[in-house]
Amino acid sequence: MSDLSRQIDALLPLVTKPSRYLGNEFHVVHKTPEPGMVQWCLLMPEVYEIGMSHWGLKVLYEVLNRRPDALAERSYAPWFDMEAQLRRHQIPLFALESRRPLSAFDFVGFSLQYELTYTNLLNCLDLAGIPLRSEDRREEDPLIIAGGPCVSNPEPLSDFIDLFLIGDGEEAVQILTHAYKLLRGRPRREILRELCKIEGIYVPSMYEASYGPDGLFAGIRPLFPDVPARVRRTFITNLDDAPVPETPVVPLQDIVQNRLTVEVVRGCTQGCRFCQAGYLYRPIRERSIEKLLEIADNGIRKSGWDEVGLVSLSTADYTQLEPLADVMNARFGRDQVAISLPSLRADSFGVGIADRVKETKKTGFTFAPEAGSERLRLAMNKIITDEEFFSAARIAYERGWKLIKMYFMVGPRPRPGTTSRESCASSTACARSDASTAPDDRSTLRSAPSCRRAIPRCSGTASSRSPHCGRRSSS
Ligand code: B12
Ligand code: SF4
Repeated sequence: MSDLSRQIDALLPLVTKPSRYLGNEFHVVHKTPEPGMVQWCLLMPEVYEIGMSHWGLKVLYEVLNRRPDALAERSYAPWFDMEAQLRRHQIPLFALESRRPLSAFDFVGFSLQYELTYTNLLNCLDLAGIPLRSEDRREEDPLIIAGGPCVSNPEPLSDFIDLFLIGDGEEAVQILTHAYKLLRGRPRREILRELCKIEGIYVPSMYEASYGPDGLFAGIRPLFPDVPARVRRTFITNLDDAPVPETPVVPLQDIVQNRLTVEVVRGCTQGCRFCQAGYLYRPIRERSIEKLLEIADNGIRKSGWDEVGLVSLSTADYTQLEPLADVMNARFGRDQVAISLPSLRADSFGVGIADRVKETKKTGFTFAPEAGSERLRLAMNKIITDEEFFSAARIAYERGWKLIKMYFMVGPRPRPGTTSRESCASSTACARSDASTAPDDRSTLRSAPSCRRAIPRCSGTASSRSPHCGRRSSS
């Protein structure tokens, strides 16, 4: 056992939930670093419970660990108490599997799912003793790479990240690993100059930004002739052929999505105007029923979970949802394994889906009407009528669900013509959905609204000019 590992052990009785930092979950991969291996530490700058619920990093963990010439470990943002202990004892942020500091890896890869985690990212670098700014990093420091939906607008973090991966990671991390193996030992800047030629890779230090007389960002241009002028988003074309976690890591404590998650579809065709994800995950790619059943069957057998979460941007739009629910029920019903659907579009939610999902445990329903008034929804291309919304709620309540969560959005500024009555419509929508559903049993019905502020996501960088930004968000 290393000194660092002993020091970490000594801290565990002093923090809440030491299980966040043990790194000995079921099916965790402990690979011995061999000379020449490309070593990745994958890091979600979020607390363990959130980070461990992310399907994307589980896939990359699997992809990299399958390779004999690579290894991948994990790290998450420590909770406040653990951070205080790490700082107090000057222990660097470490990877869970080997308890080596992040600085021991070739790549530290952050997944950026949400803009409010940016400060966590900086905090993690600071805790790891890695210089925050790319320009201050030394030859021996790891390459700091970021991926995930937020990097479609990389500029806000471009001073801190050495390279961004714009798009899907399954193939890109392998191309990067292979390229790095051949480049290792060369000066850092030369390595970055070579890596930026890989599709989907954006290396900010290879470009120069220019600003207009008003001080606003005007554009960027490559510093060298061999650096691509435009960065194209990379994406996999067939989800059935894409790798998935074969032996999912099963946590020793509760996490936010404490179930087997399976990605059903990547992309969404609905084109709601405010939705960045709806545009940047295009084109839509579906997994076949056979493949999904195979993943779920294998995952449930190996993990012991009693719930399969069908994850995607809009699972109710999966063209084979009803037949999929039928085969899943036939396969898992007798073992009391539930099927859960994440946030749904109310217009796609019908009796067929409700009946199929209720055959097993009654997992929750979440709808995302986003705006309380029909007029506002139409303005943002979220084409759900009030009637569809209330009918979806009614169907769910009639079939025995007692709680429906509803997501609403406010801001960043009201659309022209928005009335104060419309701004309040979300709360009345919930009240009306309660009242209009099962009048005989109102006391047991509950709708739980969740209201979040819309974050304007902008375009205008080398990467966002690439074809994935077919239409721009109006928010
Ligand atoms: C599971 C999930 C959760 C879980 C787990 C956390 C998480 N972020 O995964 C929970 C329930 C906790 C959650 C919470 C929230 N979520 Co959420 N969540 C999802 C969901 C359904 C799946 C994520 C996923 O695994 N996708 C599939 C993988 C394969 O895609 P991916 O993440 O893009 O990863 C690929 C590439 O981007 C790349 N990649 C990703 N990371 C990295 C890192 C490196 C180093 C590299 C090289 C590559 C790489 O490789 C991967 C494989 O191709 C997505 C919707 C969706 N289908 O994507 C929303 C989504 C990510 N969530 C979203 C939001 C808004 C939230 C919340 C803010 C909700 C709230 N109001 O509280 C919180 C924020 C929590 C947080 N800090 O991330 C938004 C993000 C919007 C955006 N940034 O544009 C999404 C896109 C949903 C949406 N419709 O808009 N979420
Ligand atoms: S809000 Fe939902 S349905 Fe609309 S484009 Fe985004 S993911 Fe698709």
